[in-house]
Amino acid sequence: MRNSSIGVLSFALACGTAYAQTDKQQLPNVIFIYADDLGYGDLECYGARNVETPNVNRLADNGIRFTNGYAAAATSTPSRYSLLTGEYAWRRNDTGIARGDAGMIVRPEQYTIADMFKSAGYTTAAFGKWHLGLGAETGKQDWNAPLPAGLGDLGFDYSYIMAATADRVPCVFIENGKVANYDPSAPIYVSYEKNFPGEPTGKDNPELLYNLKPSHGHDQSIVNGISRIGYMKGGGKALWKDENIADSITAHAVAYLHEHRNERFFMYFATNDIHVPRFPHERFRGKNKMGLRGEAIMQFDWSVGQILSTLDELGLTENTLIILSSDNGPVVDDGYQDRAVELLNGHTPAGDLRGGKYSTFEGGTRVPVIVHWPARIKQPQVSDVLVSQIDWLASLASLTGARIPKGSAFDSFDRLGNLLGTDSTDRPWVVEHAANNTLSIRTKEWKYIEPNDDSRKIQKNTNTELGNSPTPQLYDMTVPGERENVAAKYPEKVFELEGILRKVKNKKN
Ligand code: NG6
Ligand code: CA
Repeated sequence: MRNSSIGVLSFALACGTAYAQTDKQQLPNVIFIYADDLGYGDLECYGARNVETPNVNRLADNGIRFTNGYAAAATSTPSRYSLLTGEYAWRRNDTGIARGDAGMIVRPEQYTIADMFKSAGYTTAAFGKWHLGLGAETGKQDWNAPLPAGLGDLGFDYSYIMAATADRVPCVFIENGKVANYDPSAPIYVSYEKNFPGEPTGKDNPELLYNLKPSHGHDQSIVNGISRIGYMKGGGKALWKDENIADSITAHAVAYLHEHRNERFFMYFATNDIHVPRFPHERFRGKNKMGLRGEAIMQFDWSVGQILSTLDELGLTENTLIILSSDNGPVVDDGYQDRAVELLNGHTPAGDLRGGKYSTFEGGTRVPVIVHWPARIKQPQVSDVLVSQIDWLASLASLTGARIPKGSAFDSFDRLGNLLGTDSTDRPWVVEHAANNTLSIRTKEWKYIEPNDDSRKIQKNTNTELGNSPTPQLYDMTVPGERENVAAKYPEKVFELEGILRKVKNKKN
């Protein structure tokens, strides 16, 4: 038993190296298009009903669309942490959903995927949702001065980001560590402890919520007629308008492409869509029968289209590697009265998967993954090979020839061949990390969910099936839907998978 799991580990580490060494001259630009809360079933090419996503279709039609692609975790912060560092977020206990005033979670000295690209000669940039903390210490930032720790310490040459999520203060963009459009007449103060005297809140001043009202939580400071999580004061001209968030992020990314057209670049393009509060631009309003959630998907697709048409215009499409994915699975009511539940009209955001955002079930972490690189991927395909975002760092290091410092990114395996469609061998297993820190391990055929003492079957407010159980669960993954727990029937499988998971947990760098 012991030996077989060691075998599995070393196999995974060795796999893919044969694809290394793309000629330096021909190294592609790389863009991650990273959606927020976009479910496995939310795109037209993944079977979505009621919404068209033509720009994403274009990527899928000319690239590889994966049906077994995974985010490392079922919520944003741990998922992004794992993607950017190549280390499982659950190895640390401070990587859960971050507040808007969290200190920087990835340590400045830690190796990131941006460092990897920089060392390979790329210019690097991040746009949009960050949600991994900024500044030296939680709650201690001075938002009116340059932040002492930020993306520049993590290998990004340029950044234009939201500190956390649109439902968390501070509601401003941050450009290279400073509030963008800073308004000296309205200094910014943020607290996750208490309100600032005289400032309205969603709880006390519901009459001021002219854009969206909360359905649960989200009843603290009001910005743009929408109440948020956390308290803030000031901001003035720097405050965002939710209806312009996609435009701002996209415009900055498009400008960056123009400016860096003659350099080799890595762009992390992390959209706010389709996270709550869903409040897309007027031009999408009333355009989808699912209402705001459907319109947010349309807006996401529009952003993808802007990136693609800019690459076309600049003649860069052919040699740009685009990987499109999502940070976690879908949720319908995530805290605002946006009528998303009642307007689904038969649409299933997680496709045929059980659970959603937050879950141990597949809906939590199995997400759309599409790889597009016309110069190298000549044969469009739908692939059922197991792939995980945890491997992007090592796989792309293998592509660029970058050397990963010893001990860094040590959960990331070189699976480049999987991503480029030249190797259809499955990753031997994928680890899934639920919001309550329960881990699962999935092979092509089986999934084991470790027992946990969280007694909730359903997360009440979001109506999510969490997949918790005090006893081990085992599902036959050749049967969709994780319906029948067969742990009692196949104890030796439970034992084997539990052993692999233990070994991964105990791995030392
Ligand atoms: C939850 C929020 C939810 C969302 C989530 C993080 C409430 C009631 N719910 O705590 O709205 O913000 O955190 O989402 O506050 S994530 O995609 O960024 O992980
Ligand atoms: Ca998310």
